[in-house]
Amino acid sequence: AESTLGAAAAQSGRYFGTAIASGRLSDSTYTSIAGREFNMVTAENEMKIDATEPQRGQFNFSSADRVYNWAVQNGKQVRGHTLAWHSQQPGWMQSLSGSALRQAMIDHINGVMAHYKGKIVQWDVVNEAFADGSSGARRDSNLQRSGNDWIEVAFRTARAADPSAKLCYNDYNVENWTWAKTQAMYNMVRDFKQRGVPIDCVGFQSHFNSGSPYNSNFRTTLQNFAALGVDVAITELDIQGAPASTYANVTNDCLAVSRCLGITVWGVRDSDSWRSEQTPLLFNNDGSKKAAYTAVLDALNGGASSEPPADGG
Ligand code: G2I
Repeated sequence: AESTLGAAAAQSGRYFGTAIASGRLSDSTYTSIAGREFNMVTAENEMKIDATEPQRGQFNFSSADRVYNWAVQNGKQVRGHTLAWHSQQPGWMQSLSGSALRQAMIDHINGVMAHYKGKIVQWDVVNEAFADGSSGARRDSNLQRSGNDWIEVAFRTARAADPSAKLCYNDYNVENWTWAKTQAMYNMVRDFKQRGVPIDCVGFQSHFNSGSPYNSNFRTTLQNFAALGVDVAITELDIQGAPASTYANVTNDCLAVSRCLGITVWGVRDSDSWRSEQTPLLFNNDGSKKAAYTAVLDALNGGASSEPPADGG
C-alpha cells in the first residue's frame, strides 16, 4: 500500500490532484502537504481569463507561471483551467458581444494555449455552459449570445492550438444522472462525438453539499459518458462536512470506470477552501489528516487499510 494520495492513485494509472493558489505558495505547511500528497495541479484562479489577458491582446502569465513552475519543479502534471467561461472575464471582454466577442474568445484560446503548448495534460476548454435547474438549457451569457456554436468553435480552436492536450468540457451539478443539466451535457457530448467536434474529456467538478448532494448514480453518470468515447475526470471535489464514507464512494466511483483519469480536490486544507465554512476538504487547518483523507487513501490502495497490519506482515 502506498502512503500518499498521488502514489496510491498512480497504482492504477490515475492521478490525485489539488487546486493550488499562487498566494499560498509562501506557506510552508501548505506547500509541504501539497508537495507530498498530490501529483496533479490545477491553478485555482491564475489561468482564468481575467488573470491571463487583463487587457485585450496583452497576456500576463506571471501568476499562472508561478503555479505552473511550482508544480513542474515538484514533479507534478498540470490541468489548465479555464479558457472560455462566462465568469471571471476581464472588463474588456464583459463589454464585448457578437462577432467581436467570438474573435476575442478565439484569440484568447490561441494566446494562452501557445504559452503552454505541450505542457498541459488536460485543458478545461469550456467551463459551466449549462444552466442549473430543470430546463436543460444553456446558461445565458455573452458567450452564449454570440451563437450556440461557441462551444464547438472553442474546442476546434483549442485542438489546433495544442494538439497534445486533452480537451475537456467542465461543469458542476452534472454528477447526478437524473438531473436535466447532466442530460443536457450528455446530449452535447454525444452530438460532438457524432459530428467530430474535438472533445476528449468531461470534467465533473463534484462540489457536493446539502443542495447538491452526492448520489450513488454518479458512477452510472461516469460510465455513460465514458461509453460515448471520452475520458472523465473529477475536477474540483469538495464535500460539505467531508464525510469519510462519501469521499470513499466518490473515489471508488472513479476507480470503477477505466476511463476515469483521476481526481482533483479543490484545495488542500479546509482553510484554503472557497467554502471553508463547510470544512469540505481532506486536511484540517493545522495540516493534520482528516478521516476523509484515510478513507480516500484506503480506497486508492484497493480497500486495504493504510496502517501496517498488526502482525507486521
Ligand atoms: O466557485 C468554485 C469553483 C467553481 N468551478 C469553477 C472554479 O473556477 C471555481 O473556483 C473558484 C475559486 O475557488 C475562488 O477562489 O472561483 C471563484 C470565482 O468564480 C474564486 O473566487 C474568487 C473571488 O470571488 C475573488 O473575489 C478573488 O479575488 O477568487 C479571487 C482570487 O482569490
